[in-house]
Amino acid sequence: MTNLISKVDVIVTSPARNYVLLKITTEDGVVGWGDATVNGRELAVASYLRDHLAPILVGRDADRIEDTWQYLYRGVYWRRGPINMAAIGAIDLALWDIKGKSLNQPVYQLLGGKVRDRVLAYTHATGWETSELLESVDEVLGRGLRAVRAQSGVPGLSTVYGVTRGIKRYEPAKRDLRPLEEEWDSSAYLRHAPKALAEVRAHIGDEVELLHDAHHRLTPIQAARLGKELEPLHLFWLEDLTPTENQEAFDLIREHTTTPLAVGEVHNTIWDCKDLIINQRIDYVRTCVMHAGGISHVRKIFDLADLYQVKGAPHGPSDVSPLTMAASVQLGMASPAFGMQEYMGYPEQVGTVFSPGYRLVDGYLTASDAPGLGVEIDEDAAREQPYDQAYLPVARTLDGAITNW
Ligand code: CS2
Ligand code: MG
Repeated sequence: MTNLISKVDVIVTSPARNYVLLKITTEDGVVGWGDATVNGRELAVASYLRDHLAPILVGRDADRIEDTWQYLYRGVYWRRGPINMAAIGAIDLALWDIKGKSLNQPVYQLLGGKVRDRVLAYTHATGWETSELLESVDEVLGRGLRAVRAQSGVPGLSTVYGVTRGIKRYEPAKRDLRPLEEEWDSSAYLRHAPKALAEVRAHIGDEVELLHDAHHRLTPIQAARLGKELEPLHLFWLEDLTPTENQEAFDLIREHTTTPLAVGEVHNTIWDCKDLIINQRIDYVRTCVMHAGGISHVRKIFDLADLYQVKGAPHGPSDVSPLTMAASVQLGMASPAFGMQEYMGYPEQVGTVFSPGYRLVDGYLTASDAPGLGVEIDEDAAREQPYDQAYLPVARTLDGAITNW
């Protein structure tokens, strides 16, 4: 019995922000959808899928998900990399979607069935002034969430990651022909962030989980200082304190603080996080289900993490589509190591293309029980809203040198 792939389509759509959609159709008419969005580099991954992978997928057996993964991963020879792995991730998602639809089961059943009833989620609160941040936190908690990530402005700076002055909804990529240039000063940030977060903790009390993202900006010793200063606030985690490439930095941070550490949204294979996990340098691995080769690969990462009591907590910003979010929640239902799901939420217009199926109730996400990933796509609406150039910002320190955004 085979289920041959007959057609592979790539659609770059922009319902308020850009997404790369992959549609795989089999000879017996089953359609699977995948997401291959790499924020700010959408056309590169679309071309890779359309020009290099689609032609070699046609005629393959859609049922052989792991074999296709191995074929594409080993077959590229160059291995790893964000574009390659997002493309493989999109194909993997679409094939799991097809398998679920062919067998009339939600994907979590095919992964071994539920190990939990629902997946804990957090979302973002953002405000330039602390008073605005507290309002935003209240709004998040008012929606029933039990965990909130707080990001505030920094006095003396005009721009900061995660916050837009005067605008409630933050979106990292800006529509423009060139990246916006932001400014950054770690000293100013380190002076202000602990005070703002302490106000948030005092405002919400002890029971709400509080998180914060430093977005790769600090040196190891600055990171250690921040972790230590925030210890009394009992954060759920402190995210991306330092760039993940320097993995030994986490040993230094760990020597100084018991604040839990999360990292990994830019990882794209198990090789990027293996040493962090087995050396217990981190507490949460944030690898995104699509960016790291799909469900097939990320479940291996989380199974490795499980051996070391590290939890999986996938990246879930608005720049990965509701298809990736659905795949993440399906995996979360079936993965013992799953600890938390980022759920940033989406601009309303995204709903013109995606009907996601998963539900956010009382601060927890539950997977759709529909066959496959459970996401309905309005293909016409996607085609009617074409790609619109947008980039993530770049950042410079006050002396004008480029730093990590
Ligand atoms: C972030 C992201 O969600 C997060 O934790 O760090 O917003 C990140 O900046 C974007 O996904 C980049 O595209
Ligand atoms: Mg982050």
